[in-house]
Amino acid sequence: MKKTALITGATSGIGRATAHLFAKHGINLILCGRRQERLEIVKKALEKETDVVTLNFDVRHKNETLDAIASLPESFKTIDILINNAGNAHGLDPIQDGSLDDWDAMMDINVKGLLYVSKAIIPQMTERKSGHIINIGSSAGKEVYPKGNVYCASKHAVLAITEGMRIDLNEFGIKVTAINPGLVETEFSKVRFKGGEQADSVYKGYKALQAEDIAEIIYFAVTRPAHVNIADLLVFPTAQASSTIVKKEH
Ligand code: NDP
Ligand code: 8X3
Repeated sequence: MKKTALITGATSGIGRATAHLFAKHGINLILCGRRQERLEIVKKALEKETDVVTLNFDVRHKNETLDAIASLPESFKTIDILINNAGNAHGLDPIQDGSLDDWDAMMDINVKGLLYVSKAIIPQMTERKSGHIINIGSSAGKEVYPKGNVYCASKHAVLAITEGMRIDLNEFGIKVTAINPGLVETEFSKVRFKGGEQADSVYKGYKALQAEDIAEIIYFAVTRPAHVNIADLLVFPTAQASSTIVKKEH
């Protein structure tokens, strides 16, 4: 029986790479994001390999999120795997200079959005007594770095929510996993720096993780035997030792 995965943030970076890898392995896909054109491109590329539907919604909007997931066609209503990936950093400023809009964006998307999507899907998993939830945290959820303040707080919250989910869903046999990457070369820094030049330097002088590296780890996690749950995984590029220590060649 083919499994179905819902991936948030499937229009870019880690989410899109995961969609490609899941499609290759015949997992049916519900691709989510706000950029409809990108959703269509990813769907078109993958529907030769598996069944694909797209859902266009902003995870910040509670009702939009719940309505979109409720609108899924019958053949996609049973979700075996939820990849809570949508998220970004917005800004990199000392706390005294931080923007309230940036703070809202990070807490609303990375934390509350993850909760809204989860709320729409967990009840069917508890009813069936099966399912796997993968939350994409960050090394920023395990340590705090200069100017990282609210982004780090949002990812610490993701880890706390992940642990809470694992505890509460334990009796239902639902797997809950946190995958916490360090520096991954995606559109992440373009979003963080609002397209500014700073984004170009983030991945220079060393080999950063690629979105495909994280996709492989996610696929590994979802293909473990029934009795094995990868609970919490931290992954850095080899050049990175912590949020602040990165060995650069130039
Ligand atoms: P990208 O910017 O490449 O992708 C972010 C994805 O999130 C996009 O598909 C975007 O889709 C979606 N998204 C953003 N805001 C919203 C929203 N309001 N509603 C719905 N979807 C949204 O970044 P990454 O792939 O790097 O990031 C994916 C996850 O990985 C994030 O949670 C990030 O925090 C985490 N992470 C990233 C690291 C990195 O260094 N890159 C390291 C550690 C963790 P759209 O704009 O179409 O809505
Ligand atoms: C993304 C990694 O180091 O930019 O979560 O916070 S970092």
